[in-house]
Amino acid sequence: MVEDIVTALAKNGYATIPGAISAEQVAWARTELEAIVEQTPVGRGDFEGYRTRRVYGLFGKTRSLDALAIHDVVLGVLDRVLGQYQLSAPTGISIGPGESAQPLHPDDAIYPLPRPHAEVVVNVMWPLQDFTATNGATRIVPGSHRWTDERPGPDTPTTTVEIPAGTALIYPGSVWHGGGANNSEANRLGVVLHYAVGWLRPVENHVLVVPPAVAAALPERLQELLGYNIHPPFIGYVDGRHPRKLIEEVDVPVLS
Ligand SMILES: O=C(O)CCC(=O)C(=O)O
Repeated sequence: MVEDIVTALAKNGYATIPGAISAEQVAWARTELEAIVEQTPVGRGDFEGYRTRRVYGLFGKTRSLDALAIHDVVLGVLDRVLGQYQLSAPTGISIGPGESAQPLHPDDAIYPLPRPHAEVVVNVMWPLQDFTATNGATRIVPGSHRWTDERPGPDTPTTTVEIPAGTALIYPGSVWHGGGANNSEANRLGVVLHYAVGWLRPVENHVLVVPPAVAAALPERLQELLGYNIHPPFIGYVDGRHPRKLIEEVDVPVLS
């Protein structure tokens, strides 16, 4: 499966993992995210959307996404495409009714790298409800991961990736894409987990969102993905030491 996804990413610029998580995992994440979204303001511009609520600091707010972040097929693909990596910009996205389509963009444009370049970012969109053309399913410009200076215009063909909740959509940071317009009566809720190579600065500063005392209770692979790791030989050290040491030094209360 991993090889098929890697091949599809290189060919088309996106791939899906059908039935990647169970209905119970979807329901847990959806319940948690819906409660958080209620406390979240709408976006601040065309990119975030004026009827869209984006949840940042996700791993400081819910444990329901931990298993998604370290999903074995996803990490198998990331091992092949990125090599060594960390979480970059995990974001819950609730596109509200009446929202217009998000401007198409490649996520790795945030880094000042001339195109084309080896992939430095991979994104995984986890729909927490069925994504349809009506409610704002993610739109992809197939093949645009190979573009250099091209930009999409009004006639550029896009693929609207209609997938059920629990199926994951994977796309590289180089592909042009965006959230769709929501012409339904309900919110479109999904979580996008961005990963970036370990030598780049992640978009969000996870170790401030998930301090060592919180990270201590998480799976080790997730700790690493949240920044408690180095990129060899020593990018990311803390006071000259591996950041894992900060977790090892946390005083874990002993239950009597
Ligand atoms: O909401 C979506 O379907 C895509 C969101 C997106 O591309 C982004 O916010 O960077």
